[in-house]
Amino acid sequence: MAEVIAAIATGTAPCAIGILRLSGDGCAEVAGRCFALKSGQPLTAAPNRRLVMGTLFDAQGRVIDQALAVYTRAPHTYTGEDTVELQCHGSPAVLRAGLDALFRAGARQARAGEFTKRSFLNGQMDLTGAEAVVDLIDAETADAAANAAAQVGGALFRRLDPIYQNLTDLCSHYHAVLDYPDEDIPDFRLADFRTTLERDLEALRQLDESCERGRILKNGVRVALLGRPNVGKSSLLNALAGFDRVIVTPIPGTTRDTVEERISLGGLPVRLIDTAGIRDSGDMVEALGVDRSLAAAKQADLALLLADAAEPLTEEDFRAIEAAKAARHAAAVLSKSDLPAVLSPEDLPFETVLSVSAVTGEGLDALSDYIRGLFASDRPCDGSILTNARQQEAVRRAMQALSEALAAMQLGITPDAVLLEIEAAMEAIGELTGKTAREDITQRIFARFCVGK
Ligand SMILES: Nc1nc2c(ncn2[C@@H]2O[C@H](COP(=O)(O)OP(=O)(O)OP(=O)(O)O)[C@@H](O)[C@H]2O)c(=O)[nH]1
Ligand SMILES: [Mg+2]
Repeated sequence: MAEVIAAIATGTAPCAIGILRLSGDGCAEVAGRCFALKSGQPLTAAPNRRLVMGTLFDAQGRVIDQALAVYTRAPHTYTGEDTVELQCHGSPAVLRAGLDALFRAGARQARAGEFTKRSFLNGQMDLTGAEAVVDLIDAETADAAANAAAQVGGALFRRLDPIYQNLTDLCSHYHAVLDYPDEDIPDFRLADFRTTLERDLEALRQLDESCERGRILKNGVRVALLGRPNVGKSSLLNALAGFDRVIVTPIPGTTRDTVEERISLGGLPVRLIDTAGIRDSGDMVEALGVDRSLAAAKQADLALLLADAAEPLTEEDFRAIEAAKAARHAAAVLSKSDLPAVLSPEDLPFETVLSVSAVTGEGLDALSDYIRGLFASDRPCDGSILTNARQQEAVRRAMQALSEALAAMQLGITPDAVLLEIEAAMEAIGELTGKTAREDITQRIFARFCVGK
């Protein structure tokens, strides 16, 4: 018997419609204790999947709201259980009162991710699909949403499950070799398996390679703006963000801390990080800010070193240049291109040197194209992109095991050595799809969800 759980499924801000959601055995009976249908029918008799109108009321019989309800019978529901959804007016007070009424009627508060966890446990979706629900809710770009939506629909499962099935076949073959050593089990089948194993390994390698794209889809590219004070870092952040996000003044040392703003460059999510100008400062606050600038450079996917095109390079510029080189990618930007130039691209020790003016906007498109060229990908967002560290770790473990199995096969090592590796790979893939995932792992996954999902 699945306990009846209830939660507010929509956000906490006032809006047009708010939804209360229930799932579990007898949820229509529970909801029916505080929802009276206009037709006079009990909610338990409401037609399947049809909206019915009625009144939501509290334990004292006071009206909370006029609402719509939909009762969907198991098993064709999100959770695989009977579910009821009440569509109320989206006032937080109404929803809170409605939820309280449902608790008094016998439901209990759903825990974070409990609806989706039930869906997974009832076999409605695999673990990769369930995990993608969070990605879909959190998606900030159309690409991220498309990848997550495809995974909710089982795209990742459909890539992983055939591998799992191949390995199951292989295992049974090797078991036969082990258990019936006297039987003549044909060698040519081993050769067949080698080919499928190599193909499986390649499929896993592609998934592993997709992780970098997944990280960008989910977290954005980290682009740090570095340079000595007053070169125009904050002005460039404001120009790219399209509004006055950070303070700009002619006083060197204006920015004292790192400031982050998320922007989209033609669909590519970017975390733009403005930093304190790099210089030696006796001021404790500014010195701490410079430490943060150096740390931001190290963590950046791309460091943009800004140099004021209208002034000669100084010692401080060279310190900033050195800091920028710590990032994964680095490029130079000659700023203030609207002023008469003193510097030229050759003065800066970078392969790429761009030129921009935050005042006129000149060069901003080229800068955006450069960043997109480095990180945007043509890879389709069809659910084949891994987006979390847990998935990548499991894929890598499966790859490692398959490589060892192939090596053992090639060397003609005893079947049990091959079998051991194949089983390790199956275990890793099973953890991904949820076939063999341990309870503590699933617990951790669903704890990341919001209540009501
Ligand atoms: N003409 C011109 N002036 C600019 C441009 N970008 C910035 N400035 C000016 O340069 C001065 C410093 O700009 P900021 O953006 O505050 O420079 P910063 O690098 O953030 O400086 P700190 O925060 O002190 O490290 C301000 O007076 C800006 O108006 C530009 O493209 N053209
Ligand atoms: Mg600044």
